[in-house]
Amino acid sequence: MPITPTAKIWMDGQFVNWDDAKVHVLSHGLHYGYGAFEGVRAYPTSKGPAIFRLREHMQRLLNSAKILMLEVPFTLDELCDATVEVVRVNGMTNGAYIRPLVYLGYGEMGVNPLPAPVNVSIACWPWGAYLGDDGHNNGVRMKISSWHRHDPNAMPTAAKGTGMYLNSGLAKVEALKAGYDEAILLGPDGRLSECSGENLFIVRDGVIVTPPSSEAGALAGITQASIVTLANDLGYEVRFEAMVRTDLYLADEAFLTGTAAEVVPISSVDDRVVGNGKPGPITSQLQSNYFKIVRGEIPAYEHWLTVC
Ligand code: PPE
Repeated sequence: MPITPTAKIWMDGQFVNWDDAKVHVLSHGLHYGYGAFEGVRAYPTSKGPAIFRLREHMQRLLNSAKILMLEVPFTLDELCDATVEVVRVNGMTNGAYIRPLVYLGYGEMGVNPLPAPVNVSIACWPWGAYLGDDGHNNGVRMKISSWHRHDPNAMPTAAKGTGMYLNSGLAKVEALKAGYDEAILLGPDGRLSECSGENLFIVRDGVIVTPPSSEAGALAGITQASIVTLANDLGYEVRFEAMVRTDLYLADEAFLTGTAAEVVPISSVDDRVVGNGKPGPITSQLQSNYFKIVRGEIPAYEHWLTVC
C-alpha cells in the first residue's frame, strides 16, 4: 500500500524531515532482520486525535525488545510521549497509522547482534482500510496457507520481530497470487494460528472463539484483547480454544482483528462460504462498537485513548 508522506519522523529523540529519515545500507537490521516494531493507530475524536491503547503497544514493543535482547535507550514513558508528539507535530487531526521501530543500526556486521547500535524511530502517515473498503463492509476471501506459522522454539512468536515477517509475507503472496485477499496460517501442530497480520475469530452457536496465543504461536493482539473485553461486556461468551481448519468452514461467522486491519468480516475460507457469506450479526455489532470506541464515542472505554 503506498505511503502518503507526513512532515516529520522521530529518530532517536530528534524530529527529522520525512525525506531525511534515512539509514545506511549496511545497517545490521536490514541484513539480518534484527528488530522489533509496533503498529498503532490514532483516530479523530471530539477531543482531538487520540491514540488507541498506546501504553499497551509500547509495552509490547519493549517486551519484543527484551525477548530479542535489544537494549532500548528510552523508557516506556519516553516512548509514549514521543508518539504523542509525532501525531501532534504532523497535525494528524484525521487520525494516523503509527509505526514505532527498534532496529539494529550501522557499524557492525556479522550475525552477532550484541555489538550493533540500537536505534529507535517513530513515523506516522494516513492509512485507510488495510484490507480495502469492500473487505471492511462485505468481508474478505481467505486462503489457508501452505506456509505454517513459526514454531515458538524456532522464532519467538511472542515478539513482533521484524525478520519474522518473512513468514507473513510468504503467506500473503501465496494468498494474493491465488486470488484471495488474505492468508490464514496454521501453527506447527496444524491448528489454526492467525493471519499474516491479524488475529482470527469465529462465532459458533453464539459463542466467540479465538486461538490461544501461547498454544497457537499467534501474536497476542491488542485488538484481539480489546474485542474479547468488548464481547464480554456485551454479554457474549468468549473462549480461547484450539481449532482446526474445518471449524472455520463450518463457523456461523468469522472475522479477523488487527491494528491496521481493525475488525474485518471473513466471507469465505478456501472457497467455503462462511455462514451466508455476509458479515454476521455478532461480527457487525463488534465492528461497529469497535469503531465507536476508537473514536471516543463510548465513555466506558475512554481510558483506552490518549488524546494528543
Ligand atoms: N498477528 C500478526 C502477525 C500481526 O502482525 C498483527 C498486527 C496482529 C496479529 C494483530 O495485533 P494487534 O495490532 O496488536 O491487534 N499487525 C500489524 C502490522 C501490519 C502491517 O502490515 O505492517 C498491525 O496491524 O499494525
